[in-house]
Amino acid sequence: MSGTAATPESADLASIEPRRHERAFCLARLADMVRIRRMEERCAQLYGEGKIRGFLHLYIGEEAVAAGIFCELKPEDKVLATYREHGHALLRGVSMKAIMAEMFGKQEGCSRGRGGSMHLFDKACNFYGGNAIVGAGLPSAVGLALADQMLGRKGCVTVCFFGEGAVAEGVFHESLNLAALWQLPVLFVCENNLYAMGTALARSEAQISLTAKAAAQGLPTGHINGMNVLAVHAAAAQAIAFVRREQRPFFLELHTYRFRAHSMFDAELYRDKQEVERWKTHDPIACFAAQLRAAEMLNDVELQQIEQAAEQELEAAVRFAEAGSWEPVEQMFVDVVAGPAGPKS
Ligand SMILES: Cc1ncc(C[n+]2csc(CCOP(=O)(O)OP(=O)(O)O)c2C)c(N)n1
Ligand SMILES: [Mg+2]
Repeated sequence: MSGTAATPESADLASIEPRRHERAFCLARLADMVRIRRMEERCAQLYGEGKIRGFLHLYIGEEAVAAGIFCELKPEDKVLATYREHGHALLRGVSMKAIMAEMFGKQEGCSRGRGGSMHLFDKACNFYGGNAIVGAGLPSAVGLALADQMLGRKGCVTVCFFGEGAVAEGVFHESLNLAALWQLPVLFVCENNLYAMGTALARSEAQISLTAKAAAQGLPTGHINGMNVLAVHAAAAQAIAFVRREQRPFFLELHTYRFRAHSMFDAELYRDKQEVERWKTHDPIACFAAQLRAAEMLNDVELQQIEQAAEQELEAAVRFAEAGSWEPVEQMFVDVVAGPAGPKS
């Protein structure tokens, strides 16, 4: 690590032991992950049925990252994510109904049907998207944190999620540099799932230590197992507390893995099936459920309740999306600020 603050490396690793937590807290984190998993499994199915179209990038396998972080955020904190952001939107408080309607392209969706899967957005939840452009969330996060600083809103944190592929972008370095130079309260969360589409990190980067890259820009850093929700939580709680207290940035890398293809169009020729199967033995949901059972903090009835609650929420969300409406064609140019003749006067 660099810097002088307490960091995730110094997090009390005993806190990954479930019994160190309230039972309700552990069950809530399990429920968070189950809600994301079931929603996305249904999205994949609906995609196959042609109800959801366009791009669809699933977070399946990576749920512990979001589940370990969002429970530490306050309503006034701001969040930005990538095109793999369905779970982030859900845990930030965007309703499953509004997410599903957006997936369908219906105007009842959180982006009024104009964004789709990659552009979930909800100002009321301080969820600033979903972004299709690799790395594009980072400068926006810096801008939001700069606004907080200039307006004297002390104690706010802006959390910016991005994949390890973003470190190849110049804007990654520019954003980290400015955040460190101007002492901005941004938590940069790198979800390192080993691949950027089909490109493994070592095929595109000479320096594969992402924390070394962040440290080079003057940020304190930490890294942790992103498949274990309590480990993520332990690291995130310290990192968020640091950013909130010190009002300066922190870089946190989570080691994780996506179980599904990059998107719905990906033959996965860059990794072998055994590798995927190996990672599945670290499934964050199954492993956490097993851990809780071993600690006698979860029984069959409770697990069933969590599953049923997710299923009911999902059924209601799909019904809501099905019943939604398409935006009338007359509204095509509403919110379009520039036309062929330039900006509207
Ligand atoms: C600026 C830019 N370049 C290229 C792309 C095409 N692209 C889409 S996803 C992706 C891979 C990003 O990988 P990573 O950041 O690791 O995120 P992951 O998909 O693994 O979550 C690329 C290169 C893009 N969307 N934006
Ligand atoms: Mg990646």
